[in-house]
Amino acid sequence: MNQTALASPTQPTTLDSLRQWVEQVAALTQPDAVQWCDGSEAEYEVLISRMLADGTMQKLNEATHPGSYLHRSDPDDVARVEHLTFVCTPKRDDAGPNNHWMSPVDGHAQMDALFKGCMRGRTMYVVPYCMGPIDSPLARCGVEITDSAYVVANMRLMTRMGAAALERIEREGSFVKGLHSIGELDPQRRFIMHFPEELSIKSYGSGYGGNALLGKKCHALRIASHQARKEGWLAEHMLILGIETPEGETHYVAAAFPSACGKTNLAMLIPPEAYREKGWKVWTVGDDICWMRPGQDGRLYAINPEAGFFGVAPGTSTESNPNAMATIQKNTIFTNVALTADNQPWWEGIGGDSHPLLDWHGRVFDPANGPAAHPNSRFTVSAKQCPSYSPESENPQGVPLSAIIFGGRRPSLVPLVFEARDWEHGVLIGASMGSETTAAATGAVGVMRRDPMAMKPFCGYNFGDYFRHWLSFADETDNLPRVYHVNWFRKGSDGSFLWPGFGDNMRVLEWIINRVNGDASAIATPIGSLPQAEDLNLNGLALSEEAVKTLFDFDREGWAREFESIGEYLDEYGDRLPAELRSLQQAIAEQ
Ligand code: GTP
Ligand code: SPV
Ligand code: MN
Repeated sequence: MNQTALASPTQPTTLDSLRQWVEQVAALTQPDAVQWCDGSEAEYEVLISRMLADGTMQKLNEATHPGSYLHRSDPDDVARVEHLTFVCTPKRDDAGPNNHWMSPVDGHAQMDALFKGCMRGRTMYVVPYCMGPIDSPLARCGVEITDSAYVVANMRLMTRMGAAALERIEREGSFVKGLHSIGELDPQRRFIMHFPEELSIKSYGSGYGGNALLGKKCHALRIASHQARKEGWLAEHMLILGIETPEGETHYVAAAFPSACGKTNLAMLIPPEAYREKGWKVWTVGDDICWMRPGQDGRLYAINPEAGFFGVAPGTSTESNPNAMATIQKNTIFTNVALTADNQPWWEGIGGDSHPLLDWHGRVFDPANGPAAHPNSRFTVSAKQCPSYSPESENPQGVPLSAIIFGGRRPSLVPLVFEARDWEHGVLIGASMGSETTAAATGAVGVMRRDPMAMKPFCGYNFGDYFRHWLSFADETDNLPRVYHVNWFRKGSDGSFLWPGFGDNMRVLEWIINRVNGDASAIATPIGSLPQAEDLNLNGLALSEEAVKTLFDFDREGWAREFESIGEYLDEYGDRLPAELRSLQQAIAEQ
């Protein structure tokens, strides 16, 4: 393989600060070669052939999955590691109780010791990328330096990566610096550190998803949330979708659900047949991250900073998410899925009648070893392949939001949907979110925890300040989106889900759009406006009596206990918590 043939000429960039940083990193990490990535198809092909040669990737069945590959990560490197993720600010309080903290001096010292000489024998890739449409004023750029070809290939699918991004970086002169090495993939030598005030990230010892694709959670959420606070915008863990009504109007909605709680599925929703016949259609703008800021008209305008999907594989089927299945039919990287006898990717819940031959470790599948695909196995694919991908995703101005939805996995208490009274109440609902943990991060699964705005693992600063920043938008405009809370995961007495979910979530979206337009009913309760079963279109659903009763019920005693627990949680933020949020919480608790 001729590596220099792909590298840019001797003068790879006109930006001195970038060139100097790359030189410094190379001096520290000692790679055998440095490759500046241009994002071209030819470059991608060379990367893939390198990975096929060294076993990082395996080709899948070309007839059924053209241009697609399987990557098996180290079995100890299959999810984000929240306990090893740090926000390094000079003052501990600025990171807040919601983050692990280290001083920037200690953080750099610890990381630089790990990076020293770590790229010997490896190629160091320099990956310029743009988060958001390349010509968008809301977009922001970064450069990731990595020694993982897998990371480069994923970054090419997930971001606008390469020459165009480098041009913008050279024009603007500033960029987020991300330094990454897979190191030895040793969980004992693994850290993901953020230096928000320096706009920089250092990540060592993991090749997985949010730990390693630095444009995603590290830049677009932790660093960007810090930038957004200073600059008057919001960087959120939200999907963005457009709902086209039979009248031909499209309403855009953003929704924050914690990891593995349904963002990709809602973003790609296909309405039930009766809706499609009337002309309803859902457009996908983004499935994980949303950057938004008030426009001239006072509405919030949102862009998806990403260009691809890093989606959860298990549970994805032509039944549950046909758009995702169509999207991943070609040019897709699968990570930690199982394989069928004819070399097709396989996971639990894929449907059809195929069976796994090899599990995600590459062993002959034996149910005694657990699931065939890792529960956090993923697909990486360009958003352009999604049949419902909205042309508005490329709009540099973003799309105006009509509603913001919060939600989580709540097996009990929380009804299917309710509406906030106003923005401030909406911020309280977001701040009070709770959800059961999932396989997206290492650690126990199914444990209830507070996950405000689905940002617990991703907010780059103190949640107290973050809630204040959210509240501040009401000072600027009264044209903000309405705020809702949903729960697709309420369980019945037999432990099964009471709500069918997936495509039928359209029924809840319809109620929300009708509320925004002022023509849907609800009753007032202390937690907000709650529809009754007759306020939603439930035609054609065989809901049990228990479901109809439970999904639309306000349980006064249960909520009294919940509010006590919310109050205790908010108190953890002490003086940093906006007093008005705590008094609103108390006022509701007393109702
Ligand atoms: P991240 O990529 O980790 O941020 O996850 P996500 O929020 O995009 O979650 P995703 O849509 O991938 O869904 C995660 C899991 O929840 C999958 O196993 C889905 O099958 C399941 N799920 C999604 N939507 C629903 C729903 O409406 N009802 C039920 N019961 N399960 C759902
Ligand atoms: C999440 O965990 O919320 C994800 C996957 O979207 S990761 O990129 O690993 O963060
Ligand atoms: Mn996510």
